[in-house]
Amino acid sequence: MTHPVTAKRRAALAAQVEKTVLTTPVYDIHTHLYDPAFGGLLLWGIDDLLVYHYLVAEGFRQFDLTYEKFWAMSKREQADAIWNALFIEHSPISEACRGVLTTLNRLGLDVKRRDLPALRKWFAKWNVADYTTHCMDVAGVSRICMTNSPFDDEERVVWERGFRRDERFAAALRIDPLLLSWEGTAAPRLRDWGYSVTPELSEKTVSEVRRFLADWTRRINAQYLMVSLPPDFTYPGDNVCARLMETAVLPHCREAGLPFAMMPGVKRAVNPLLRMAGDGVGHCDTNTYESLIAAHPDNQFLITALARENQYSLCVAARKFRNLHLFGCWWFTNTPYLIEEMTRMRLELIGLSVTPQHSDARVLDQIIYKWEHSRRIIGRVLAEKYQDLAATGWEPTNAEIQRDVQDLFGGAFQQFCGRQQARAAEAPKRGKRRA
Ligand code: RAT
Ligand code: ZN
Repeated sequence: MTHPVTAKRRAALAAQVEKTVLTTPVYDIHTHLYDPAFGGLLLWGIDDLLVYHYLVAEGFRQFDLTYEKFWAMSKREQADAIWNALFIEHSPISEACRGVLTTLNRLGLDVKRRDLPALRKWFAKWNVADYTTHCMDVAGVSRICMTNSPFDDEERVVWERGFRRDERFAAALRIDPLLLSWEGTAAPRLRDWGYSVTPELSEKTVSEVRRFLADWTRRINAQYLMVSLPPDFTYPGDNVCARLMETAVLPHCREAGLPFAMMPGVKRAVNPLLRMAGDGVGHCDTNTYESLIAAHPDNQFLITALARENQYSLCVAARKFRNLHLFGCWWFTNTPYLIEEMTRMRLELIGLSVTPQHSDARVLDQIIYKWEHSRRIIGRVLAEKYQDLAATGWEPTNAEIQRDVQDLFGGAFQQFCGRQQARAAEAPKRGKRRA
C-alpha cells in the first residue's frame, strides 16, 4: 500500500519541525566563550564581532593595508577597516559577514542605515551580566561549553584564584600543547608548576602528566578533554602525541569518566602573517582514528574533522564504533552549504546518534547567528526525513519530533558522555570483584 503525502501534510510537518528546531534550547558543546567571571576574556559587542578572525582573513583579501599596519591599529580602527572593506565597499555576502547582520537584526538593530557609530552607541549601554543573559535568550542557548586551557596564562590565573561559577558555562579541558608541543612547551611548563616531568616519557613522567590532568579536570570540573590535531597525526605511531594519548590521556579519561574529543585536520599557521586567522585545512587519514578507537574500546571519543573530504569516512567509522560520537560542523565547514551536506549525510548514515552542530563562537553575540543559521538548515533536512517517513505511513508525532530535536541539540551528547561516566563508576566495583 502506498501512502501519498498531501502537500498540506508535508507543509504541516515542515512547519512543526521548523517550530521545534527554532524553539528547542541548545547545549552549545564547543565554544571559545568564557564564564563572565573571566572579565575581558569574554568577548562581546560590535567591535569584537567585526575583528573576528574569520573576518580578518576576508578583510585582507580586500585591504590595501600591509599586515604590519593592520596589526598596529587599535581594535576599533581594525573594526572600522573591516566594516569599510567588507560591508561598505562590497556587499557582505560571506557567511561570516552575513552572521554579523543576522546578529544585529535579531538584537533589534537597524542594519540598513549602515551606521557603525550608532551601533557602537547601542552596545555601550549594556553591562556584561545582562548582555550574556540577553544573548543566550535570543539565541535559545541554555548551556555553553567553554574551551579551557591551563597553558593560557590569562585564563589559568583566574582558575587558580577561584571564582563563583556561572552554572550555564561548562568547562572542557583543552590540551593541545601537552600533546603537540611536549618538549618545547608542555614539559617545561609542567615542571614550573611543580610536576616532576622529564622530556623522556618515563613512567614517573607519565604518572605526573596524569596527576596534572587529574588536578585540572577537578579544578575546572571538565566535561571532556579536547585536542585539535594536524592532518598528519598517525596512530599507531612512534610519536610523542600517540604515546601520551595512550599512556596518560586515555587512561585518565577512563578513570575520570570523560570522553576525549579530537579535532583533526588543522594546519596551524599556514600564513603566520595573518596571526590567529592564518590556520588552514588538510585532510586526515581516517585509518588513524579507526585504529585509535578500535584499540581503546573502553574510551568514548568525540570527533569533528575540519576537512570536507573526511566527513563521509568518519560517518562510516561512526557506524562501526559505538564509542565514537561525531559533532559539529567545525570552522570552515560551518557554512550553510557544507552544514546542509554534512547534516544530510550524518542523518542518513547514523540517524540521530550525532550532535550536528556546535557554534565555536569566540564572541558571545555570535551564538545568535551561528545557531539561527544552523537551526534552519537542520530543520529543513530533518523535515525532509520525516516527510519521507510519512510516505511509508509512519507518522511522526509532535512529541517524537521534540524528543529527536532535543537529542540533536545536546541530549545525544549528554547520553554519550554518560556512558563513560557509567563505565568509570563500574570500574572500581569490577576491580573489587576481581580482588
Ligand atoms: O574556529 C575557530 O575559531 C578556530 O580558531 C579554532 O579555535 C578552532 O575552533 C579550535 O578550537 O581550534
Ligand atoms: Zn574551536
